[in-house]
This record gives sequence, structure tokens and C-alpha cells, in this order.
Amino acid sequence: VKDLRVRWALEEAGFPYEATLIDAQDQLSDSYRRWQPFGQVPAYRDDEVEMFESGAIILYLATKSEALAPKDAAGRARVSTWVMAALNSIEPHAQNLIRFDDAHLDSSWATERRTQLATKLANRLAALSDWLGDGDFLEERFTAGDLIMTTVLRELVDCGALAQFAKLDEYRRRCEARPAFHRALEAQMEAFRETA
Ligand SMILES: N[C@@H](CCC(=O)N[C@@H](CS)C(=O)NCC(=O)O)C(=O)O
Repeated sequence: VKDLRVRWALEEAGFPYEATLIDAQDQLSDSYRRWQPFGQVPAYRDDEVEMFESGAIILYLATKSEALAPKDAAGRARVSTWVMAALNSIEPHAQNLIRFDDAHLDSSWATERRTQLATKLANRLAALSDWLGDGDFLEERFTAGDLIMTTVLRELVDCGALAQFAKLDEYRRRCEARPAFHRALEAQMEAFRETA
């Protein structure tokens, strides 16, 4: 669930936060729809802003903390670029393949279509891997761009799409090894355990 992105960014920044879980009824309520028009999570608010869309929330938090983005305009522009690249250029292809696999279609047409989707995704992942090269992060240091990219790559672990991209998988693991990620994941899992 994409609240992990927001929790992780808040942990990297060292900003304390409170999470409120919503249920199916809240999701449909007028008051929640005024906050998140599609009834989805995450949504975020603080003393200054009320927001939805995980990418927008992360970009907002990045303006508040150098842990997420450099202060200079050029460095910030690179962070926005990578956040949008993760969400617009990689995630749609990842989701196409994941949704297709979820449908468990069993026909020769399905096999052909899966190959097409997997190839499109692999082309994007190959380009990303080329960019990364032997670097640790997408730019010189960890930023919100790596944070979002890692959450997108995580979606691909189960379908095996990362198997042929060892550097990307190492990159994902490197980012997930950050203490802030562990705290965020633990907090998310704790919320699930409490409401299970
Ligand atoms: N583009 C949105 C997508 C949010 C999203 O997909 N949320 C999922 C959980 S990860 C959700 O609320 N699903 C329930 C629904 O769509 O009704 C974002 O990044 O915040």
C-alpha cells in the first residue's frame, strides 16, 4: 500500500507523524472524498497543506527536508524528474504486467500478450539500469527520486521482472537497507497487525 512511500519520506526527513487508517465506509464518505477525490490512500495533511497522490506528497516533503532533496534549484529539478520518471515511465509498465498476471489468463493469445508487456517493461528497466551504471543512486546521493523508484521496483519482485537486472535489484536492496525504510515498513506492518 502506497502509504509506505509517505511513511518512508517522513522517516528520512525525521518528521514525526500520525497515521489514521480508513475503512471501506470512510473511503466512500463525502468528507474523505473532499480530501482524496478517488477515495484512495494515502492522503496527507499538516498545518499548511492538505494533499493526496503519493508522488505529490513526496515532492512536497522534499521541499521541506534536505534529506529528500538538495536545496539548490538544479538538484531539486533532478529529484522531481526522477519522481515523475518512476511514476510515469516505469510504474505504468510494471502495473500492466502485474495486472495481466493477476488475471491468470490461459491461452496462446495471453502468452503472446504477456511477452509484449514483459518486453516493454524490460526495455524501460534496461534503460534505467544503464543510467544507474555502477552508481549507488540515480544521482550523486539518495533522494526522494530513489525513494519512489524503489517503491516501484518493489512491485516487481514477485513477478520476476527484476531477475535479469542484477544492478537494479542491488539498487532496490541498497535503498531498502536504509534504517528509515525499515522504520516505515515496520510502522506500516504494525498498523496491519493491529487491524488484522
Ligand atoms: N496514484 C495514487 C494511487 C493510490 C492507490 O493506488 N492507492 C491504493 C492503495 S495502494 C488504494 O487506495 N486502493 C483502493 C481503491 O482504489 O479503491 C497515489 O500514488 O497516491
